[in-house]
Amino acid sequence: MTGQLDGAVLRLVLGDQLSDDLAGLADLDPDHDVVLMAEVREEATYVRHHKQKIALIFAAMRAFAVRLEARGVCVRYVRIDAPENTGSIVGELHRALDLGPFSKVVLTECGEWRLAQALAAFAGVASVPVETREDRRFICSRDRFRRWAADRRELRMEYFYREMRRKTGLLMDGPDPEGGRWNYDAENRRKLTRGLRPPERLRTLPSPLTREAIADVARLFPDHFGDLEAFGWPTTAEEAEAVLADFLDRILPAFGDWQDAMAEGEPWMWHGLISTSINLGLLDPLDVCRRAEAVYREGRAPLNAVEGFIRQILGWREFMRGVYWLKVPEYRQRNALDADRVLPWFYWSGETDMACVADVVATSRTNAYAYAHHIQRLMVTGNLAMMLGVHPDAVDAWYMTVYADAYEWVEMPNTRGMATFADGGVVGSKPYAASGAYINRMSDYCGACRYDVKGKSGDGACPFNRLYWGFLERNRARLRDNIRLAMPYRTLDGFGESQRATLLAEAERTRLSLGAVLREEDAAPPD
Ligand code: FAD
Ligand code: DLZ
Ligand code: SF4
Repeated sequence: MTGQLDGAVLRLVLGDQLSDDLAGLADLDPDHDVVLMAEVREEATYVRHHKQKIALIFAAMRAFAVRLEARGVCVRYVRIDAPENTGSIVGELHRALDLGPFSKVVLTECGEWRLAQALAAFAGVASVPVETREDRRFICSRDRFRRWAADRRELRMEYFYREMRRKTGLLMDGPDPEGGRWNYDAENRRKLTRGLRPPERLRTLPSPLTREAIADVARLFPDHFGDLEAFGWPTTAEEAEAVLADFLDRILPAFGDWQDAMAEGEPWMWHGLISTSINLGLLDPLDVCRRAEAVYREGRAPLNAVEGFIRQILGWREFMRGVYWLKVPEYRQRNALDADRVLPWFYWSGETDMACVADVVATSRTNAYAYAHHIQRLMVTGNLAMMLGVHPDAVDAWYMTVYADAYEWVEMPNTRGMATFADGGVVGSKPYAASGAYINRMSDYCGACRYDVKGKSGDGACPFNRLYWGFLERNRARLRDNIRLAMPYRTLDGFGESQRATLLAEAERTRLSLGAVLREEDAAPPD
């Protein structure tokens, strides 16, 4: 073995780097090089990921190793239960280097700052040179985003997105946006028509390899969150392609109309169900956008649907990744609204009378799938966590735990930025705080809820309403000068001082009654 490895390159492929054209595999010599893939406890437990997320990653890694081996590549694959497994990526890199005289290690930029730090430290002490390559699977490199951000006072997705449209030529008509407008969001806010239900969706039947990974996770991570029974995520490029093709063919045409709509017991609506696959590398984001554009050009889907869908990937996904790498590690500490409460238990158990929250968190269906669509994450659980004043660390831990597509580089700018304004306005120009009226407008939740969505105060009134004005009052000093909040603050000012104090007290009672008490560590230390 040692002789065979003389001068060979050791190439690391992480669990979310499962792409045939990964930069780190570009000049792979199948007769000589070794690809290292390792299932490790450190990655599987740095948060208590949903069981489906771990099973998805292990199953997809195993399938990718088989795929490489079929090309004649030598893969050193370390299973999670291998007795000599060191438990960390860096430990496995060192152990692989001990196998023989490699000439160098090739890494591809990793997604999360935490692991990037560990890999940089490894590079500093490794016995051979370590080359780290740019992750070209993103449409905008970290450097390009940094240059775009450099001379701007504010970072706004909309302007970044326009630049990405020009760069890629997606939905362009010469120098102009297709149809004359960059953004068709205003047409994408319909509430689900009564009687209309979303179409059945293609779920992926677990292969024997996936079933084995599911069994391993059930055995080795019994105390992690979530169920494995309804696992239906694609684990190979072919399975992911089938889900994408079905979406483009049957679902995309109505994506725009119902993009922001929610309905009880309907987790999928008209969404793509592709985030797990793009984040793992089973689908290429630019290719997905080009394919969606082709559907429009062929006249099979309207512009509002296709532009809305492409904006999520070319705009939001790339923007969030750019912001993350521009701002970490400091971004991980942001808490601009000084949120100081614990996350109420019902975020885990789903035991709440709030029909909207119960559906998003824990109706057996959504929880069973480790999925919620965007507007549920943003306007139900995110909006509530912000108005309750839940500490951003607890919010992040929850989002990282419950969703199969969660990675810090995309989760954190969405939670600290878009959903809770903990970043103080890097991602969004104002907090997305909303009362029950918004949820009532966009869903069918309120009809069956114990709370009255029209009620303003008292135990029977919708908690979102009871929290809304108090949230603004509590954050008056921080938010009053935000131009986009001028109107609600004018209304609040019109209430007069004593009514404002009442609203603040009502919100505080609501926070406590929902279990958003002060964090223990913030409580005054005993004398
Ligand atoms: P679709 O609605 O069909 O959208 C298509 C694709 O666009 C998605 O697959 C995704 O790749 C991309 N996209 C859409 N919205 C966003 C966004 N805001 N940021 C980045 N990409 C986006 N997405 C993750 O991939 N991982 C996360 O951990 C994650 N955490 C989130 C937390 C909060 C608080 C919020 C508000 C959003 C979060 N999102 C996250 C974004 C979004 O909710 C999911 O990408 C989407 O719900 C995935 O389902 P889909 O593939 O059906 O998406
Ligand atoms: C998320 C995850 C999990 C659960 N397990 C592994 C693993 O065992 N081995 C691995 O290489 N990657 C895993 N991952 C993905 C990594 O956490 C991910 O590559 C980093 O967080 C960077 O995005
Ligand atoms: Fe949610 Fe309030 Fe509507 Fe109940 S009344 S479903 S709590 S928005």
